[in-house]
Amino acid sequence: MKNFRVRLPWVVLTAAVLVAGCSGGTSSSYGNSGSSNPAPSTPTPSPSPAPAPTPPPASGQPPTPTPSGQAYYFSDCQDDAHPDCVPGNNVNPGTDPAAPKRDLAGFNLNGLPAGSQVLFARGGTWTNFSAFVYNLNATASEPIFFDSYSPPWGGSARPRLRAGATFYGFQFGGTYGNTVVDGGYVVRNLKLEGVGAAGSWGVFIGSATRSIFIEHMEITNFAIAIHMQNGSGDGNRGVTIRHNDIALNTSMGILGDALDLVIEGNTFRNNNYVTGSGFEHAIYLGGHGTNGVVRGNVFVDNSVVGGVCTGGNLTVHGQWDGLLIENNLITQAASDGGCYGISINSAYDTAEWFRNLVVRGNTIVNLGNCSICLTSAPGAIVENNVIVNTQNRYHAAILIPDRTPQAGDDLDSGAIVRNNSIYLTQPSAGDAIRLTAGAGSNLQVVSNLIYFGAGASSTHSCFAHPAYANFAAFDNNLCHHAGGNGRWSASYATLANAQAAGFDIDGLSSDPLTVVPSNTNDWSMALAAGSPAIGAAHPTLSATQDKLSVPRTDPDIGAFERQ
Ligand SMILES: [Ca+2]
Ligand SMILES: [Ca+2]
Ligand SMILES: [Ca+2]
Repeated sequence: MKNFRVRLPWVVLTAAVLVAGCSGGTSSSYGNSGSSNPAPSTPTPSPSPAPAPTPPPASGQPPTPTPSGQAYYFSDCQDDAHPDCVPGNNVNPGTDPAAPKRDLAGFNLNGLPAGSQVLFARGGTWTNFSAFVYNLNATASEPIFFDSYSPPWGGSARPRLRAGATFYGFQFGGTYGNTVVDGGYVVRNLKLEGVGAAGSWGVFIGSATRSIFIEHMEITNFAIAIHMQNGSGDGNRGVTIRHNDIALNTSMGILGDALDLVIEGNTFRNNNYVTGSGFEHAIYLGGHGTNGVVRGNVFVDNSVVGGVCTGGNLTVHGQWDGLLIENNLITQAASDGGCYGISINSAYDTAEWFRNLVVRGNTIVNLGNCSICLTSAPGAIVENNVIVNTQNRYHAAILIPDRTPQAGDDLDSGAIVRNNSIYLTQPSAGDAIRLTAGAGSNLQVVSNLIYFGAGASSTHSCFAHPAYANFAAFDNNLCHHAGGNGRWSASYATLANAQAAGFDIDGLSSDPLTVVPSNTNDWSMALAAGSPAIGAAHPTLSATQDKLSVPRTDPDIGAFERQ
């Protein structure tokens, strides 16, 4: 009954997740009153904020250690293994690829010396696979490796490890609540496949576990592909998850937390496809973490049921300090309100914050209520993102705050929203950049490019904003309505009205002449020759590089610097 005992905490965690309220937030009822503009007030002199350079990456990309120890070979030929598959025999020592062992039965994984390699034959298939890995010999520089090898009979496909009745494929680091530091571990080049069981996990990382690399895996048909528990005290540190294909897991792709977490270059496809629950997401970071990176991942059709996304994509709650979310691509064909893009919001009863947060260079297409939705993220930098929405629905491309913080949660202030390019063809309502009173003070909104299509209804605005005094800078934005309707902001009908109140003195309202973003041009909103946005961005407060990492000279409005 060991497994049953281990599973209980997951029930507790799930309960915590379910009260989190991930899918709260902006209703779809927002609209402009259409009332007359307030009388222009004397503009408050804008302070001169110091330029905030684009921060360097929050974390390096740790190299994967090189194998140094004894290799053990395994070959099994269940189910749909390669037709020429030759099974091994567990009486073999397993140190010769020509005479492998068959499976892990009787093999003492946790007695292996540091640096040992456990290698599975390409083209082979195992059933009822599970590996409990808690090896106190392993070190960060000499981890235990789980990898593939090319067998003499010619198999080439990733070794297929089909999980059985146990709830995990790999469990690293001890059982739930373990406090003994162990690791490192490397698991790569394998196909890890569940049987669709509720509560099943492809990889579980218990607490106090270090230096874990999960690379070039395919992880599919579990409830959760990768589940981490940072725990209290000495948590998980150094978890690198990169270049994996995480698809068709019934609940989530990644759930949990770690210190020094890197999630990079993965593809998340069609996870949370059974219920599309608003509490389940392709990536759900909860708990607490420092120095996290979510970079260059592709999210396709997650949380979709019946062709419509109803749940989350990349969601963060809890306490995070130093989180960099950059160059990710999130696309949906169609979304309802509960389908969030990058949602970083307080949502628990406990104190929450998202400090030193950077959200940059992401591309987000056809999400629901909001594409980038932040709460309790003081000083957040949101730059060089491209947000496209062609749906006829309410949408806020960038929303701060998304909800009202609760007791103990950080209050928002000091956000920098700059050089984003936003393309909304037919919203029924909404604002491209929506900052409400809860966004606080000392805000910067500069050099953003906003294009509303001719099909937009009249109840949309480029901005919603608190009083001008709340801004350290609000200037050099471009707000264009191709259909001639809509408003500059909820407060001011036109750019001229806004300028009379001090906003966007160097702003523009003419056609930015961008490329029309589509999936065939990687959702580019590059500037065409003659664009009024060229050289019209804020000279000192713009992002220092553009979305493609081109240094800005005589900065251009939007995410793309004209070459
Ligand atoms: Ca541990
Ligand atoms: Ca809270
Ligand atoms: Ca330029």
